Amino acid sequence: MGILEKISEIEKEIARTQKNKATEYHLGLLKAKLAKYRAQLLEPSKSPAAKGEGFDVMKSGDARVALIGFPSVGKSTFLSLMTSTASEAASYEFTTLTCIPGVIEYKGANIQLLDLPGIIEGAAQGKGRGRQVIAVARTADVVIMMLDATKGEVQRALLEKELESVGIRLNKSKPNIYFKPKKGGGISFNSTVTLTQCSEKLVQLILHEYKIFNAEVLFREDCSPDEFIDVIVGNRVYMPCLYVYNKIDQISMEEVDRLARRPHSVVISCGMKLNLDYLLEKLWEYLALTCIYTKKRGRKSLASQFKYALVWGTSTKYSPQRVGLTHMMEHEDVIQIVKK
Ligand SMILES: Nc1nc2c(ncn2[C@@H]2O[C@H](COP(=O)(O)OP(=O)(O)OP(=O)(O)O)[C@@H](O)[C@H]2O)c(=O)[nH]1
Ligand SMILES: [Mg+2]
Repeated sequence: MGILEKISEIEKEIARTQKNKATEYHLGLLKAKLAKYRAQLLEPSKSPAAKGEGFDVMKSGDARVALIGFPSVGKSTFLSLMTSTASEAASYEFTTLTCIPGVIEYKGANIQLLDLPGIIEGAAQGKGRGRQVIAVARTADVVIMMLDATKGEVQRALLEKELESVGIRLNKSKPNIYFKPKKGGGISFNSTVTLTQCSEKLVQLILHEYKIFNAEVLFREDCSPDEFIDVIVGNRVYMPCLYVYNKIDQISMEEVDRLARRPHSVVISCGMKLNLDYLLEKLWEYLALTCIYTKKRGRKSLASQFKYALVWGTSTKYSPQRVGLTHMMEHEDVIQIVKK
């Protein structure tokens, strides 16, 4: 049996197993196996043909945003609207076949926006250019999942599943679990909170599946078995994601209203240029970039000569406040650096 069949067998078994106390160990093990096979699937292919096929686009600017979506949802139309780069848009599917970068200038920052080929179900397993697209998505600071408002729900669920299966976690933070493999001493298990989804036995079973017999595990949060597996496997990407429903000119006002209220969602129409400013504002928020202004023109080797700084703005208790190197600046603060 190939890896793909094994994966599909396990997925089916998980789907038909009812979740309850009696099946929790069984399910935990299945999930550990699934994560293992998926990791194998993602290992770089050794065949020479697979080499050099990635989209090599230089990172530039202050942040990178990747446009992910099914074909013909309007990704290229969006890039052409927001940046000075033109990316061919057309009514047929798979118009875009490679990665096309553009730049959005916003609040003094250069945001690199990447238009990518459309991806389809099975992308993670190598259908279409899925793998390459996903590889680029992993390098982004924020993913815009562009959806066709007329079929947004279905598209969203399918794409989430694809990204999920390659270890991309959308709008989630890293599970707060301390995990350290050891040379000996068995498995030491502790938690600082009451656990409702994992137990010591389940954690041991999962670790054994990964042939880990000595480790220190400390749950600082009530995590699920899936989250624990994520911590063991590592290599997960925790990515902010904006769900952008395009083509709202084609659906009713009620429907627009409903979609707009969903979490992490923005509704737009590239065709009618609706709500694009709001999308930019949201994108900025998700990028969480901090612009700071220097009072005098900056000089190199500043850090080594740094004595203290005066800061004006929202990050301080009073203005100006004298701060050290560890002070966290906030957006649009002004700083004056005093050298030794
Ligand atoms: N009605 C409507 N049509 C739109 C809108 N935005 C884009 N389109 C149309 O949708 C079609 C597909 O747009 P593209 O920008 O090529 O889509 P894409 O996502 O880049 O597609 P691929 O490159 O094939 O993955 C084009 O005919 C666009 O004119 C919109 O807001 N409303
Ligand atoms: Mg396109």
